[in-house]
Amino acid sequence: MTTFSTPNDPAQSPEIAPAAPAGPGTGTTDPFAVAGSAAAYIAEHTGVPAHDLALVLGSGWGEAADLIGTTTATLAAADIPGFSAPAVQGHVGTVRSILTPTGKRVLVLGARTHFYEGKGVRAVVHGVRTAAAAGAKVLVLTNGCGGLNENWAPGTPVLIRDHINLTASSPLEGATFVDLTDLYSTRLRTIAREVDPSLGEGIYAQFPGPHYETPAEVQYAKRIGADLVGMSTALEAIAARHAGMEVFGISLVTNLAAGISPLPLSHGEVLEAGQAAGPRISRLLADILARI
Ligand code: 8IG
Repeated sequence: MTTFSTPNDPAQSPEIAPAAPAGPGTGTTDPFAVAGSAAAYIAEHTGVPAHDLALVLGSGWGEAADLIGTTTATLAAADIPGFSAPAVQGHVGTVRSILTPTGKRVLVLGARTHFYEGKGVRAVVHGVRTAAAAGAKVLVLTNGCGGLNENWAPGTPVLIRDHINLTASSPLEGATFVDLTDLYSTRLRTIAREVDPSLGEGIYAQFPGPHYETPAEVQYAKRIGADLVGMSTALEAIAARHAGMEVFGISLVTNLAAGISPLPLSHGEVLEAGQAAGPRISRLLADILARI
């Protein structure tokens, strides 16, 4: 396994970084080179030289890959350069290659590294950079999140229209000025609404976590324009755009955010809402992917 040293530390930027120790198994710590090694490993071990699309499965979306097509290869994420074992119950540590009925190759990342794991932002976006290096032109990001809109009951899928990155961090290092206008593809959101016209849209705020927000922080998020609060996705979307991918994001509201509902939050509730919504969102995602 490759370890990533502190990202976003100016000392890590390529121009001024001191000679970094070589990462085990990869011979480098350059994040794009590690992603290239991971993509080469995936190509070799799946027998698929290039994937068309990538899908990241978040809380509650675990079964969503099953309806997309035929799984042709399953790899343990921990065996792929730069990946590590998942830290959260309900997150599957596998990378799968799926062949869709229309002949598309989908790389399914069941393992996500969260910002709160403290492994650094490079580790958080490694899967996305690997997907790009594996050829994926479209990235589908899914997550479980808290909802700020009382009309979105737990189990409601919501399209991400835009995000607010509250991690005070970026996956990009150095003078890398990337335009994030229309980060969450209008084209892909339109396709999703053709599949299910009842889908709502919202602004996703990524908090660092791992604690949930206080009710006051939820009110703050609401005032700055957020509809959804979570602990993933925004940093990955930024890395994906930097890598030239078209991004589609969809959240499963698994709980009302703190203070929106009178009930306290629990990870058990999150898993339950995901399980209950499973069949509907699996079908939805498969139908959307079939049209991309
Ligand atoms: I699932 O209410 C899930 N993830 N930050 N807040 C934050 N992340 C979450 C929440 C939530 N629910």
